Amino acid sequence: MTTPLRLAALGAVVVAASVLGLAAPAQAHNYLVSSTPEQGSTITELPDRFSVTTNGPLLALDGVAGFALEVRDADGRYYGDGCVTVEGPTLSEAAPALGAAGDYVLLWQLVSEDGHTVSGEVDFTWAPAEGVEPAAGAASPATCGNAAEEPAASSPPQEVRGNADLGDVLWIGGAIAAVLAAALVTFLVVTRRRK
Ligand SMILES: [Cu+2]
Repeated sequence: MTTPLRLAALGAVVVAASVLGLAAPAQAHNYLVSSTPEQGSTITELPDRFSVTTNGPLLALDGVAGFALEVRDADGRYYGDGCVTVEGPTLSEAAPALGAAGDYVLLWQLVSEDGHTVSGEVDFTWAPAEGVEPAAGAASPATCGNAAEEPAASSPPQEVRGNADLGDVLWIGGAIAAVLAAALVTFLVVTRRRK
């Protein structure tokens, strides 16, 4: 008599388990083995390139899509042209001129050998010699080939982002409504069969 209910419950468990299984991280992600600058280091002059090197080859099938390096200072300003190179296990960019002395972070994102995207950050301190002219930086990270743009005073990108958030809310609301409707139908079918 309770077979339909049990089947429904079993189905729900199987679906939940497969979703969790897909979401669980695989073991084969590349991990960082070294970087320039090194984590926690203080640099007094710029190296030729900033880079991160992982334990294995990187997966650059489609050019450098999915790969990024961004350099950000403590005030949230970005440095560099966004143009990166992938070579074996190493992701790099020409070292950008940095701003005032202080704490910086090198944000990296790369595609593991297993096709998964991994990201992280390297903290370092910039302590240039006196007389080094600080670069201005930009309010947002540059995309290679396009200089980062300063947001206009009226800041239209904020409004675009607001619309996107509203769209997400509507989409999630719609998904929840669909799940509830499916549950109601299942409940009606099950109770009808039991009578
Ligand atoms: Cu993986």
